[in-house]
Amino acid sequence: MTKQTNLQKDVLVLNLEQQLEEIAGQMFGKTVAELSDQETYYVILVYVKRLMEVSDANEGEKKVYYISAEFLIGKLLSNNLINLKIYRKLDEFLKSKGKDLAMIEEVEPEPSLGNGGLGRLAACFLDSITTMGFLGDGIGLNYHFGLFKQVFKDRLQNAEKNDWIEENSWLTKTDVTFDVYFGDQKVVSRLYDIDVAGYDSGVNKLHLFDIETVDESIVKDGIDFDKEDIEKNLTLFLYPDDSDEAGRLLRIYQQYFMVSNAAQLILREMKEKKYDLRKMYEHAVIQINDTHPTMVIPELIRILVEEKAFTMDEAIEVVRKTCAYTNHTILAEALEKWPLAYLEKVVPQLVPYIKELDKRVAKEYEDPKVQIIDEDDRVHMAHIDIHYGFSVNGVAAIHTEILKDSELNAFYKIYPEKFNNKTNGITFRRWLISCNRELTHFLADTIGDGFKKDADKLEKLLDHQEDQSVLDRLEEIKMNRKKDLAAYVQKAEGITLDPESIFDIQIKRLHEYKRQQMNALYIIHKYLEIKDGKKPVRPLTFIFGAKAAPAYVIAQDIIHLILVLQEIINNDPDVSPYMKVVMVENYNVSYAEKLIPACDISEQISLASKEASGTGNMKFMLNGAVTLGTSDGANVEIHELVGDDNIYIFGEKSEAVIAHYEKADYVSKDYYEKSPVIKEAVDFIVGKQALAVGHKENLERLYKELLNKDWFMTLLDLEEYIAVKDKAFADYEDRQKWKKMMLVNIAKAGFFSSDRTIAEYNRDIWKLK
Ligand code: B1H
Repeated sequence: MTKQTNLQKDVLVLNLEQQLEEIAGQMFGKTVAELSDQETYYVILVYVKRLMEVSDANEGEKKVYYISAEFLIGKLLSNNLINLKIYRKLDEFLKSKGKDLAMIEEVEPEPSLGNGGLGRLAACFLDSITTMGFLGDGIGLNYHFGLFKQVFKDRLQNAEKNDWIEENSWLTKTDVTFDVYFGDQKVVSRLYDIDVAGYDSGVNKLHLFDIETVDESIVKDGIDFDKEDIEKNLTLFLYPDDSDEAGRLLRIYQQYFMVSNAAQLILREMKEKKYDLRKMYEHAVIQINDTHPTMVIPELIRILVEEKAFTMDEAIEVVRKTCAYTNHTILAEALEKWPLAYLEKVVPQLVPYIKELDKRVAKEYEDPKVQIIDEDDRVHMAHIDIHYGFSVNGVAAIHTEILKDSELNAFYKIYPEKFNNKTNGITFRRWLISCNRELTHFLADTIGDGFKKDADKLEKLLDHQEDQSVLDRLEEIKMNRKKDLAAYVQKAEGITLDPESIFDIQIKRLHEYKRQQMNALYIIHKYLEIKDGKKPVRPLTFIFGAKAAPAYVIAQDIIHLILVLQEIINNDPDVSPYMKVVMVENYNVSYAEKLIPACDISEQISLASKEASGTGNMKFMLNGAVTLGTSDGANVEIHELVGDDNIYIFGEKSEAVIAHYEKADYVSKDYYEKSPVIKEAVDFIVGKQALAVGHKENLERLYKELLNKDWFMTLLDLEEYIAVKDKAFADYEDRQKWKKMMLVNIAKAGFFSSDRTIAEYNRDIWKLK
């Protein structure tokens, strides 16, 4: 059977040209040469789906189910071609027909089924799980609209709906459906699958559940819609605005819908394979990605008790041995605590089980910090995971230490054996091979292509530190990516960038803890310096990309400030030859794939202790950018790997920051008043020039926030940030030194391959063969 399907695949690859011509004929009545780029994309899509259909599925006696509310998969065409090892062959065929694969990749819509790092991590993990030959599927929701499309109007962010599902898409409709009950209300789900092809390996599946009654027409202007009508809106949007009660309830509906389907799917697979449910944990491990899928625990217990004749003790025991939890943040607002009343309204059938789980904890432990239901009748989802799962992991070394020492210390004291670290990783198939083909080819020519399967082999590059031709090529490739980006930005944003300037890039969700506002204050400072006649040796280009949650007011204000600076600076003839600012519109995975390879300086400037890991930092490093960052998240591990000479680290350490919070002794106004440089930059926000371009309301609100609250301590590190950033810009002029820094960063990036991360998950948590 296995041999036969492989043969089938080989034949399809061998007959690629004939296959494509055939599909083109059937779909459009044209030859490939006659197709538009759009049509060509659909033809290739059909062909690649066929190829994956006949590819060997990964096999094993035990399977990991990675349940996640987000899978930020991005465009899939290029990655699938690479993983199926047909990129080059297809590229050559298309060239012979006068077509450019890069242009065809552009027409693919991006599925933005995630907010940021957490969702992108889930997508990288599926790639690595599959590539490494493990049996493992993702389970999530088939949102019809992904994360909103960002449009700038009047220097403010507007949110528009972001559809991605076309008649021909990577989704395959299956005949799997389940009944899902919200109390007495029954809805029927439908499973859609996306095949996940590993690199030079088999396939797994991403299972996305949907309901057929969804009604896209209920979306009014922007992203507003009737939040009450579950049958019509359940899978309409990724994380609808939860600033009101209806939004929060909808989120619980989505979460329960996801886990009820997951539980039914898993139990169905157990049954199909005739596995003994009492030993479910020998065949299934469920990785709970943050707390969003937590209800899978009480739901499985409920089903085992009510339908499979387990006692409560037995059900709890089996489920505990099956479920593992990943924590991605210590930010209080992201740690889910649902009012019991909400759960009673949405999933009354789960409430007795949650109460039982709570009762058992209360009986054993007095500490109020570890209770599941608190005094205000709120259910702490993470506490369910920790008590009733067998593993708790953080996502970078420092993050896991903070969980153990402070955030979850009360739990760590009870269950030290459950805690473990799994430093995040990224798939090099997307973040090197696909997004930087020239660098990939150059690396393969220089050190052999072993790094494609074993990322640690990148270290071989260290042997070439004194090899001038290698250093020069790295510089040249970087310049080529900067030119590509400049051309794209010209088209997309109408802004002209100088590839000879230094590209300093901060791209990530907009959040005060990530401190885009600190970067903006640096830019103001630089602007004022240039106005004063102090010109930089080389022009500077500051690039931002960020979406702000629609309900997050200060984050919108920060975007506004950056867009105001963009306007003022780029149009000031005294200054624009020396610096430019651009905030790209609708930053997403596809944009990241263009920005990251073109970056010289990677901005990773979160307030220490707040960024659990970060994964953009790894992508930049891999593409030869040098990090300018705080000792936070995975920056700490990057620092250890590349050494002091190949990174720019600044700012207060996490212990000091945590101490500021504990003592409540950070007063931003003190920093403002002590430092003329800080004062001048902050005052600019509400100065004449800014107000002439921007909105008083937004700018004043931000100004006041910085002076009177500044919860994420922007001003704490500003002076040091300015000094270290200036040093980095100066060092850039020592081209020889800089090229070596680039080389060391690339060479040391192997550790951040998600293949390594997945190997560790498997070694310590999943234990698949
Ligand atoms: C991360 C989230 C997150 N941590 C709640 N937490 C969300 C929490 O919509 N929600 O409700 C959405 C996302 N995302 C990120 O995870 C961390 O901030 C990064 O530091 C980390 O690299 C990433 C992956 O572990």
